[in-house]
Amino acid sequence: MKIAIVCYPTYGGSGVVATELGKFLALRGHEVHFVSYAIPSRLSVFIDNVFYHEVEMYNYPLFEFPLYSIALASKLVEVVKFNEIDLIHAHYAIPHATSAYLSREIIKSELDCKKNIKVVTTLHGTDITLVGLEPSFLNTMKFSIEQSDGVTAVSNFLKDKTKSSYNIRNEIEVIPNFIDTNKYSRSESEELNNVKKHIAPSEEKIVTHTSNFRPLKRVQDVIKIFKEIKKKVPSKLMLIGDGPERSDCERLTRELGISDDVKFMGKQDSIPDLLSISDLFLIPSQSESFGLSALEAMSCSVPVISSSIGGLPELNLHGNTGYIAEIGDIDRMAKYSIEILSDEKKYNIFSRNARKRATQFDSDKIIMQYENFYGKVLCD
Ligand code: GMT
Repeated sequence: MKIAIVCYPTYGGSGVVATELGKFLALRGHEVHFVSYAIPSRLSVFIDNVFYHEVEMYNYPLFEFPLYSIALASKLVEVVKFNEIDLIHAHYAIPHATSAYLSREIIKSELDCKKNIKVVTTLHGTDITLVGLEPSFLNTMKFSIEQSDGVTAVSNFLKDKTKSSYNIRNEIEVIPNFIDTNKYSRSESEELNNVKKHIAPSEEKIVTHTSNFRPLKRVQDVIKIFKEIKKKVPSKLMLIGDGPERSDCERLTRELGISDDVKFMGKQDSIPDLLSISDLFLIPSQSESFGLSALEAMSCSVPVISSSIGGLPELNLHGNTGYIAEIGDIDRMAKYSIEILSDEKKYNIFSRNARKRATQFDSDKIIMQYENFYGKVLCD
């Protein structure tokens, strides 16, 4: 197949899923064309069968706001026509599903058009649960999702939420996030041992959180949970990533008098390595349609303490791969963390279960689900 993938190029989960999906599809012989405003962060090396098309933005003094949706639609028309694309896959509905719909209609309207181009939209999270619900987007979102030839959501939670909040009539297929379990597996090396010694010099446990430090990730809860853990279990907190809440989080660690025990690592590329030296992963989010970062941790055999929100309970099995608690229930999350970290036998069982659960989301399995879904949409 020849597939155009539209996504956000930055560090966010939807961009990661879209880029990894495209790379795997290319390895399986499909031709993949990424269309975005910048090169996706995970496309840094040359890969056969993968192409990148940048959306050029035109500015005119009359336009107070950049007209990205229109520029993207025009770029898609060009990419589809000149590369004989079969299917456009839009990741994150706003505005990608709308631009994809517009481009399909433009192509259809052309007199010499013989091609029946299809649009698949994958819903990822806040495109449905937050941004799409804004009155300025709601009607267009509902219309664009309903006009897609195929719609997927990354969890049952997100599917149900889309159906109920937008009264969507079409079928929504649940295709969860996936993980390369070979790349994300617990590894040991002298180099990693040195990193571990640097972070936890007295062989303390390492509690980890990775995110883009947006308010909905509740990183301040992570810090407060850690403060409680530290009272009972010698430990260090490793915070990976960066974003708007980072300064406030650094201030909080100073106020709580634990700044020496918290390492702010900033953005990191070697996530599997850092997860390999981690003992516990915290994800107390306020909203999470799937929780790709928790899956990454689980694939590296790290048990997870999460909130009970969104798609997290579909991934993190309570009392099996970790524990779940209500949003903001810092005491309970700390209690669960202490329980896992101080019982070696229990820890080993949870760690094995986490890895086993992650293998159910292995990329080989999930990429095939996408391929089958494309096949179904193209046949309709
Ligand atoms: O929805 C967002 O806030 C952005 C999106 C992203 O681009 O990071 O994240 C969502 O998509 C990920 C990949 O499917 C999921 O793993 C995240 O749970 C989801 N985030 C939220 O629902 C907050």
